[in-house]
Amino acid sequence: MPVAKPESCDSRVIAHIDMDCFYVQVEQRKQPQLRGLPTAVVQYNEWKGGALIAVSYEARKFGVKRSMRGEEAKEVCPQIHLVQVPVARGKADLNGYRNAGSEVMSILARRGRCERASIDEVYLDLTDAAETMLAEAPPQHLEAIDEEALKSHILGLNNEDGSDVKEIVRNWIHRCHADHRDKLLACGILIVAELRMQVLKETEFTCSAGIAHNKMLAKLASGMNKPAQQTVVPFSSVQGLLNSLPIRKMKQLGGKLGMSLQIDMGVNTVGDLLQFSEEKLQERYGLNTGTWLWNIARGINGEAVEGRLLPKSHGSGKTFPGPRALKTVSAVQHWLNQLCEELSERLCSDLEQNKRIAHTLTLHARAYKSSDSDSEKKFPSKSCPLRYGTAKIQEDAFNLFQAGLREYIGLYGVKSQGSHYSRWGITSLSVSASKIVPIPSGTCSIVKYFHWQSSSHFSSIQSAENLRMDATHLSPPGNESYSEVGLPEPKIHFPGEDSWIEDTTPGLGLQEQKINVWKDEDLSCSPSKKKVDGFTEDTSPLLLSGTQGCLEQNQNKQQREFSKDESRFKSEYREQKGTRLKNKGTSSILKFFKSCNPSGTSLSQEHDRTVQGTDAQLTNGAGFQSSCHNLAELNEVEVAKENGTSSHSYIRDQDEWRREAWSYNINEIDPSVIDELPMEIQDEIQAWLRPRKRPNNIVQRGSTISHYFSPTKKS
Ligand code: DCP
Repeated sequence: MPVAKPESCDSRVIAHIDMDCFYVQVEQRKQPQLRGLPTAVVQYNEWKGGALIAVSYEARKFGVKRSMRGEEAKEVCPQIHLVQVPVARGKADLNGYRNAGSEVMSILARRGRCERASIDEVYLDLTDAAETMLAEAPPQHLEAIDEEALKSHILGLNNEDGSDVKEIVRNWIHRCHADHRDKLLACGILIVAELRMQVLKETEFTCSAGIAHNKMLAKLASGMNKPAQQTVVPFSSVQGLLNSLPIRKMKQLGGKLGMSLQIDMGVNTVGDLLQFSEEKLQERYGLNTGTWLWNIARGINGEAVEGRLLPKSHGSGKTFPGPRALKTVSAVQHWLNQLCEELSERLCSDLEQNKRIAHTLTLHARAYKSSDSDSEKKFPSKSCPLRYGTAKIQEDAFNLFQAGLREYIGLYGVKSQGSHYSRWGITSLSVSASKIVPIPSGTCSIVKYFHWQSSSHFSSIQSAENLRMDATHLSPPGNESYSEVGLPEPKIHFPGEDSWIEDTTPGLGLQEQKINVWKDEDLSCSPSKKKVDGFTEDTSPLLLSGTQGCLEQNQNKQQREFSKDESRFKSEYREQKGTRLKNKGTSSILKFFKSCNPSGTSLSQEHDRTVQGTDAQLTNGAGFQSSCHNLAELNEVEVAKENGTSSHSYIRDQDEWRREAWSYNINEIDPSVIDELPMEIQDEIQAWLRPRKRPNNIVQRGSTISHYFSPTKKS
């Protein structure tokens, strides 16, 4: 549930920067000959040419959409270049994209507090920079204004009479009688334009930006004019923007809450919320959410830009849809080993570069059981304290999996009637490392840390008990991700592991991704401050005071273990370091400018196609929940819809929303990747994943997600 944050004054300058067709740009930088050409990045799986995950703007003009597979994209745009995501350990390797995102972020962070919101999105608080500019070099006195700034879109400024848009923008920036807020935004326009040019110069990537007085409005604005453009929301235009904004487009309203607002309250646009008093909204949705809703209807959002450049957690996941579901424990162990190896590599890298350690290991899985009335039961997520070293992470993750499986299939349900075994399949697996905190400086070397890790406290003999105890401590109430670990003791044998379940979902392609997860966690807290869980209490004294205490116990035994661990760690670490990707842009900027004209002149056509596509995709997306079609079927539906008669005029008055929706089969969504994706995609996916309370009502009333992208449909 959204929580109302303290209201802030409206004189902040917040920018939301969003990279344009990000993965495509990263691939085009690697292969400059692809610049300016219709290009798409496809997933690792090659079924039907692989699922498209990023589409260049040139390809979008031909009607290529992210929901398509390669083959379909080739049909609508035969000259399209399909680039496969890099692959490592049999799965997509997103490190290159993450690193590219970090390059951009480090440039943006030069001018203000910077929060990395997803793999390609950043919030910037430019208030101080704008105030300084206003005091030292106010825009109204500037003679020359950068071209990029003059290309800004200022919401509410009208140029219908054909007047020179740049001149209008110049006048707006130059106004000396503007109120303080607009003057600050004028500074924001100049700063962001400069930053975007700097990003282009140093990384060769274009990005789009929204500039407003708060995060919510900046985020809304950044997607309005893409690619390579910036949009400003002056205070006076806020209400106009919100009045016609479909409620489900608002961050955090893509799921159940948005659905309830539509169905129960008849709220279709954010502006519709204005008719309700704060008390009424609180009565219906609780104090916090009620106030939050009341605020967003008025464009009020006090959320601060957190100074966070590093991920809050790391994760690695893979999905195994349809016939690829894992049906044996050994198959699961094989993949868990791959995922843990990757996770370990990223943890080592974080440790090396940022001197941070993660404290919690979590395993998530999705599974199904055949011939079982309880087949909807969720596979429980399990957590335990994280021990560094690939082998340890693999061992712990496997234990967590066994604990989860045991709970999932039921302790005595392994063998059901007679010789028939309960059959199961794992359709998605992921491991993540969270509770990442900095190592207090000067108090703990990496070697000491690993020395401690090899102490008897975490010996494998005791690990089961420790995992159980610590996971209990670590479990915040009501958070299923940290559910208690009931480890199998002794290990259970899974007689069903050789059984094979017929493919009930034929033809599904494999989707896979791995992630940096960005979650709400306070990175500023050091281990010594975190006394809430037993695990951290144990670690703090060691981290703070070196190797005293526990290390003195069982010294001989530990010393032997330590030597082994240390050398294993060092060699793993050397190996991982050696293979780490280093991306450096080398192509000439001039060349880039020549080949790619980001002015967006022919975007309106493309917009129409995108909007139409969005509707179709979202309809499909909404259908996943109950019907679980495969992608082929869904694509057919989509094509049929596109050839159909529905006309679309979705909020053209508010300029283009060219965000494409994700069309996924529910089994193909890897839970570990969701948090790293842009918020609107997260919202959509979460909405599909959550069980709907009243699916019948929704269908009857025409209130599927697509409905809100197609105002012409009758409700
Ligand atoms: N991505 C992904 N899986 C998804 C959605 C996105 O792997 N379901 C990746 C590919 C994108 C990147 O994340 O390049 C950023 O996603 P965006 O939604 O920001 O889309 P793009 O940057 O590709 O395009 P746009 O210019 O529309 O923002």
